[in-house]
Amino acid sequence: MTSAMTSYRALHDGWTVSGADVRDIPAMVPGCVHTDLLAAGLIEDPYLDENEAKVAWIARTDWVYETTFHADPGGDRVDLVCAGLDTVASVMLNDVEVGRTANMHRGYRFDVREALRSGENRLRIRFDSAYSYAEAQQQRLGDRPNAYPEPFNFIRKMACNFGWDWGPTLVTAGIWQDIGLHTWRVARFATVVPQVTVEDGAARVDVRITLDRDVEGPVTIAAAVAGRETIARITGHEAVLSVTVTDPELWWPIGYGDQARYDLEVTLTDSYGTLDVWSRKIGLRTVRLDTAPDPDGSPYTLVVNDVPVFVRGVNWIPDDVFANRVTRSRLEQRLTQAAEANVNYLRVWGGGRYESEDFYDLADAMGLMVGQDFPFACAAYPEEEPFRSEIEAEARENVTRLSPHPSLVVWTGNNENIWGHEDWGWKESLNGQSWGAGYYFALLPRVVAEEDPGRPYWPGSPYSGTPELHPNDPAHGTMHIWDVWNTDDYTKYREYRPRFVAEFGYQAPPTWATLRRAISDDPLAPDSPGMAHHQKASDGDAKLRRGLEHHLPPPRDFDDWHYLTQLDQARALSYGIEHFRSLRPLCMGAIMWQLNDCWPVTSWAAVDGDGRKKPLWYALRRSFADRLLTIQPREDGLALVAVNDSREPWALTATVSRRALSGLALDQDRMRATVAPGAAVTLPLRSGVADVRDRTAELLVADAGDQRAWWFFAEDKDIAWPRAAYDARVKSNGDSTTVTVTAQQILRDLTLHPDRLDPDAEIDEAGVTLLPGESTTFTITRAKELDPTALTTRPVLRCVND
Ligand code: BMA
Repeated sequence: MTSAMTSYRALHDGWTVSGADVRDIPAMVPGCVHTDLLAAGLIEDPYLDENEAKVAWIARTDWVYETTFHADPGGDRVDLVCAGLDTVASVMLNDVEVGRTANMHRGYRFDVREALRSGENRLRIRFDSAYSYAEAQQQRLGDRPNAYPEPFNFIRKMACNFGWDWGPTLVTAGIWQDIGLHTWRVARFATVVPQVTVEDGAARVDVRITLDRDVEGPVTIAAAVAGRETIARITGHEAVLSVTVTDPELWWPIGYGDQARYDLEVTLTDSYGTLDVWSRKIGLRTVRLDTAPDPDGSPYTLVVNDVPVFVRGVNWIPDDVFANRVTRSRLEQRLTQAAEANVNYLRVWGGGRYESEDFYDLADAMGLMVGQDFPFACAAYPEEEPFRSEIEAEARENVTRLSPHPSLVVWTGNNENIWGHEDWGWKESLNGQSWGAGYYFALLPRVVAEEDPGRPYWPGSPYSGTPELHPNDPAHGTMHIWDVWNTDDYTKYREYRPRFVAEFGYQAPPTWATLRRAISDDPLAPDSPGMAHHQKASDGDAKLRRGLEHHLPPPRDFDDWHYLTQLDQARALSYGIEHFRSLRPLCMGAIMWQLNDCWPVTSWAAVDGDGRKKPLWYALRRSFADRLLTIQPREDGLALVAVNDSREPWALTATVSRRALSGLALDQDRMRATVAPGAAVTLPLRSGVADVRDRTAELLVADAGDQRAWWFFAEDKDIAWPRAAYDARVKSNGDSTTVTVTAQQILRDLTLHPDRLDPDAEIDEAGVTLLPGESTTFTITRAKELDPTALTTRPVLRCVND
């Protein structure tokens, strides 16, 4: 018989927090001071209207968290384990300081045997203002360039907590991760890293182990996978145990196969019994980056189990400013929204955090690949102490923590710092000071090579593969495309022939229900106070206006503005994605900016801060579908491009017709092709079909099975639209309501916004264009009884020509 000689006890209860003139209010652990103050009714919700500004004092205050607990220590080792403290803290047990911390991205373990008492114990954690610490470091080391006027590069705390061009400045403090007492004896697992290689039909799992010991002496380690076990008896602190799985079921990304996972269990024993147990689900798969130079430059192609994968990605930001609100079920909902939009990849952006176990476990289970940035973004980061040591410690901890997850396919050094150093005038203002190069080019790749050698590392997003090249060179590695949003227009996407786009995006306001929950302006206008406060991008409103002016009829009122800006966002992303996918295999990835939001805001997100899908989400689902039919301009005219990202060949017969806006066919062509899995086929259009007579009154439509592509020869604002005319039928079927719309005239980008009538209402489709005579049925779920007239008229039912 073996008995467990290790035990863990969470310390989540009885906490209070005090600071400024706030005394001993109940505190949630894990949690943060903002949500505690909110729960105590001491502040207004900072997500609503302009409340954010009223709570700025919280970040300038020192906070003390306190609890008491009962203990009955024996002779065993007892550690206080803090999985995450935010951020600059001193930890006192019974008035003895047991540790100090200054990095939210790592965990701490303090041996508390000396301070722990039998009976009642008092645990006190004092958090210094993050600003006081960061500003002191900034003064001491000298300021460094930063895209934002906040000192986040002088503290190891998630950058976007200090505000971003989509996020509020709400600088948190608190016990943001689990905290508890770990009692153990002799030895425990400090790190366990399973490293998988697959060769000749067999998978080998090398389990690399380091031990933390209280007592030296022989111990036995056993590692078991799929009924195979390897045992080693060791006296030191390190071991590697290899287990071979013959005929393994591989883990595949979504769309490429199953997400097979195996239980890996590692146990540590001595002659008295079990000392520690570590178990995880792992996946057997290989991953590499193909970056070998070719005649077009150098690619950035992700290869999983020897299959090149086109990355249909979204950028991921923290799903809430307050991390404690990001529950597993919320992550599950958000990742499901990604998968249902035909996304296969999430890039965890470097202004946030190393994502959680729940996040990665869900990604493993769903087959969503993940690229994890190290948390550095848009600023020069000092390499002086204490930062260098903190960063090495956090990197080692997180690389080992996340290494078991098959979904994690690449580590990336930072977000835009190499680019910033090159192009944003940093070199001059740095004057020879460090800026982070030592992290991205030396420290981090060394940590990954040492701790997680099976996984690729890329120095930055964007990065071109070598320091000699401009980091944002389209022909090499990864690039970000931001001129489209900042200065140009989305039609500029087609001027790029990128190998891999790791960021590109376009803004729009959140859904109506979200906007209305958060902003009470009356009347609402793009620049009314609440709207302006929930638009953090520099010149955001003007940029949205510029986008509309290029493409769409001028908005007559706020309802028009809301519908049209959302439509413009959806169009911009479809335009970019379809272009990038049509370039396959030259281009092998498109990661749109950004899937989610962290509060209600006008932003680049597809899913807004309340979790509602913007029209962009539906556009992503279409543009990221396995089978994509798109009409693209090529050197000698228009072409139909069919992209097949499925595992089956696609035999298609397409009918392409040029039509008047009345629907009348003016010319027609039929084309056939078979598109192999993982290929794109370009079919030039015969001149009769493509030769337009009146650009403002004709269009192309291509149909192949259930795939359809449109081509308009002019911008919507210049098209001679007939006035929208349709029949609409509303049917209530208990749980859902359907709205069937039959077009009497062409209806361009028909979109239903039932959340205007009931915030809970969800819709299954958006942005449908119908020719006269055609119909579509929208299905609304989760809603209460909705008024049929409201449901079938403006501003709930919209199209461009209404
Ligand atoms: C890039 C991102 C983010 C930012 C986005 C939109 O810079 O990496 O920092 O939010 O563009 O401006």
